[in-house]
Amino acid sequence: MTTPARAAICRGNSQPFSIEDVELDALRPDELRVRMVACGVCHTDMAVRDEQLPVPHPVVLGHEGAGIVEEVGSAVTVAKPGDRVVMSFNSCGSCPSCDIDAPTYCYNFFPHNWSGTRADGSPVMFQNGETMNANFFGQSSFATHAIAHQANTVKVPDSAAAIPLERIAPIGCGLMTGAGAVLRSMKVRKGMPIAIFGAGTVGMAAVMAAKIAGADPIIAVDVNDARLELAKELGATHAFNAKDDAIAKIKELVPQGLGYVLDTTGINSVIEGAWALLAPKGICGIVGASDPADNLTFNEAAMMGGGRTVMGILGGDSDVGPFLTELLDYHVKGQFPFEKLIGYFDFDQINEAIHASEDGSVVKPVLRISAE
Ligand code: CXF
Ligand code: ZN
Repeated sequence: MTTPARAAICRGNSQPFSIEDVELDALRPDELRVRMVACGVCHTDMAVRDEQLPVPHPVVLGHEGAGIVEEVGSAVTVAKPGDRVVMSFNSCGSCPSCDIDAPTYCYNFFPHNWSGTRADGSPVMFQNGETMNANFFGQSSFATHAIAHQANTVKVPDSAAAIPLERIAPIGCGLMTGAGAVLRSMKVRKGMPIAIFGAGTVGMAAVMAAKIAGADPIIAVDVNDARLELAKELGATHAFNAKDDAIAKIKELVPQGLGYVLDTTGINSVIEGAWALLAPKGICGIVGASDPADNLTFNEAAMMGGGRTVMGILGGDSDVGPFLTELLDYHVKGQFPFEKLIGYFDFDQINEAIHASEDGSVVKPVLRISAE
């Protein structure tokens, strides 16, 4: 039996999202149906809208959902009806990456997240009896209800019972990516200097995580002075405007070089400039989405001779359940105050929320979909 829902349909480049009636498929054993309370808006949603990623259209996007479980399949153990949950990306659970708890690098990432259907090709959503592309990141949370999976659903721990779901929603993507890049991928050491390029959701999460790790100094670089001010509030010890010779200022501040640089911009010249700031054994983490045609140039002798690393990072090497629970714990303790990034919009203002993300006026727009 199908379940009726309302979902924001994306029909491609430059067309506004439109909220329409759809039906969700009956649950498979490893699936949950979640009533959505809120969903964050991420740049990846826009990249798919603009056909920069190979997700079929029309499609229901949204991959930072949080809500209440309505029904679970027979094999679900992660949550039960009535539980508060947050969703992240999906993975197969049985490939060489999933075997080592590195599901962001799942060998079967595409069919589980971007194919528009379940990994076996069956549809999770219909409109007027026709298949609607959905199951985006194993959720499609720009909707009143979504089908999620055992692998991408996390029960909100009781210790976070007082934190509203509309705040928790975005934790499963950009926040996890920035924080994970620092804490899990690069494993930033206490007392070591770090520079973070780009002060969006990912960069701001990295700043907060660098403070948790005890990095020093923590240098934020961006072109937007308001964002740099916010980065300082969140833990940056220094903030430099990229238009104002930030590289020279970093060299002056840390002449021996940086232990870590993290690029969230995906801009070649920024990455190459950041790389050149590394001290021996330094790590240059790359998390920014770039033009697929781009190639980077690094000096081989500097890389080998200094034991320097260039590290590609996806999703902050998150293992989903344990890491999101750890981040919520930091939030409860006031060490991960990501609420300062959020601006709220009603579900039917989804196009305004996307606009606010694109014009930079809101770091992390979150849609309010239903009352908790
Ligand atoms: C994702 C990419 C795959 C792992 C989790 C985060 N980014 C989404 O915007
Ligand atoms: Zn995202």
